[in-house]
Amino acid sequence: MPTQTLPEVDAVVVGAGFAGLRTIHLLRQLGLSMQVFEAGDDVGGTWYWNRYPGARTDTESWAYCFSFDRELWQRWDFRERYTAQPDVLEYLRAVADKHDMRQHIRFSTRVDGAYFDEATNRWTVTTEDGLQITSRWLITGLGWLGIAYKPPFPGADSFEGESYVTSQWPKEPVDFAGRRVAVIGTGATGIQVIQSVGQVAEHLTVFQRTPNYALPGRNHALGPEQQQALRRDFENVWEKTFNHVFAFPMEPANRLGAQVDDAELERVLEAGWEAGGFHYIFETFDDMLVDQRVNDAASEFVRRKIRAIVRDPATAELLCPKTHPIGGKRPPLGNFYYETYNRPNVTLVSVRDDPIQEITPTGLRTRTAEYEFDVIIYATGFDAITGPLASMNVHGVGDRTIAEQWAQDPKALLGIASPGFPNLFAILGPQAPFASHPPVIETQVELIGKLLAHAIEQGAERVEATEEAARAWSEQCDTILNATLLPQGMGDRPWFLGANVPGKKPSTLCYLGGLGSYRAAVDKEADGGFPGFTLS
Ligand code: N01
Repeated sequence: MPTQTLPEVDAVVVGAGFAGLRTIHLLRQLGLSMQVFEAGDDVGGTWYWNRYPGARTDTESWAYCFSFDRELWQRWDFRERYTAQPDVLEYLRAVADKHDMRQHIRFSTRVDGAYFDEATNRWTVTTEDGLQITSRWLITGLGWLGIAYKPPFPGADSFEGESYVTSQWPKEPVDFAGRRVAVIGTGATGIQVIQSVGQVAEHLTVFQRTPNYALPGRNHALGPEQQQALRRDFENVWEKTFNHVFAFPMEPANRLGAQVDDAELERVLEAGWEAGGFHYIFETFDDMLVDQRVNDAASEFVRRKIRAIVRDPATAELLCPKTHPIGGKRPPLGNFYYETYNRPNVTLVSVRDDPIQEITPTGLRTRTAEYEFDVIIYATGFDAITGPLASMNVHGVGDRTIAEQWAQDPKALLGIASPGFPNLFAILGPQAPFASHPPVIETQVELIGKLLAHAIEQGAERVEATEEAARAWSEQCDTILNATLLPQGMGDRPWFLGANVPGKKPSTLCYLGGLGSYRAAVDKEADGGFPGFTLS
């Protein structure tokens, strides 16, 4: 039962990370009233919760921010090539404060239900602490990675040491000095944690099920001259970013590996490896993710680097990915990741053929061995993409929940709108572009803005994606995925295909056509008067 009913607003927004803040700006421009709910006690979203040691972006800092506020961008202190988590939070706080956004946000308030009323075409949203509010529009900015996946190991509660889930990290620093630490998981998160904790723990044991192609990030501080040059380059940076396949501030390689010989492949891959970060994939060969020979060469190149860096040959071999192509799982960025295994206090344990059986009061047990720890860190991923909204108890037409619908058929037109859920726009819903999130978010919020303006102009009270248009978008996502080599990674459980959570139906949960093509599809939809939506 609600304990308090808030006055009706035009739009309820859930989340105050990049998506929620950008939406506040949009709704202000449209002159719409709003109520924003945020579970955390500050802005930041993903960057509020993921405060584990070593957390930082792996997109260049000057494109991991908003383009809409040019003034803030041009005076912002981009300290490093990749922004550390506290600095991303600082940026988002600055955006919220500069634009006086906090007045719209109720912090420490978790939404626990949303119900569409077909008679009034309005949503009623409820919160865990007993608030209720009605609105015409419901816009969610929950991100792709808001629901942690923690494997249900028997005995997890019996552990007498400290245990942490990376995406629920405490605000107080955790001291690892003099302690025996376990990290479970070697995705992008695990790799960042391992590099940091390995430097301070008495001993770190890494439990790896699937090795990844960790690319060297080559992070560095940005000097005043680099910052000045950047500030003069606003248009160019964002032009490149919004047109780049993965929304990175890079040019396409304009080179096909299929057209060069093995020696040239090697030369260009070496240059990409030296440039660091995703330059290895996106500034080397434009066909790396679609051409088997090029991908094989790029994968083998990384394996050779691992064998050259890691001194113990057995450990190096365990770190070499051999069961999926590069790109078949999302490659993480490391800064001295492989070098970490040369430290005497760091041990790698493969649990691929010897899985973790249970957590014990003193540590954990695999099928063949038992280990003792003071601290266990779970870097075991997320119920990604569909998980956050499916967990919010959203009831659409006919009282069908979005969790039920997406368990069977996780499709959303242009990655924002699912048939059966009118007036609900999910920023970063399923089948949104798989690309660096802030530019995708800005694109999707602009799309929602055009759609809302169109609906208001038409006097429409109900806006719903048609089944046909959502189906066609979903099929396009399938077609693009199947034109790449990425499905070869399915056996290694990529989260972006919904394959990492036991019991979840794997499917094409993202659009891989690139941000530039996505923006063209958005423009076509808007310029055509939104034919994929029914307005009434
Ligand atoms: O999650 P993951 P993540 N026993 O799903 C392992 C973004 N991100 O949080 O691969 C043993 O990739 C699992 O093993 P396997 C980025 O988009 C961005 O690391 O399934 N291990 C895997 O190793 C990224 O891709 C940034 O065999 C188990 C790990 O847990 C996304 O978040 C930083 C297990 C989960 O890896 C997700 O990355 C961090 C089990 N029972 C994250 N169950 C930046 O921008 C799971 N695992 C820098």
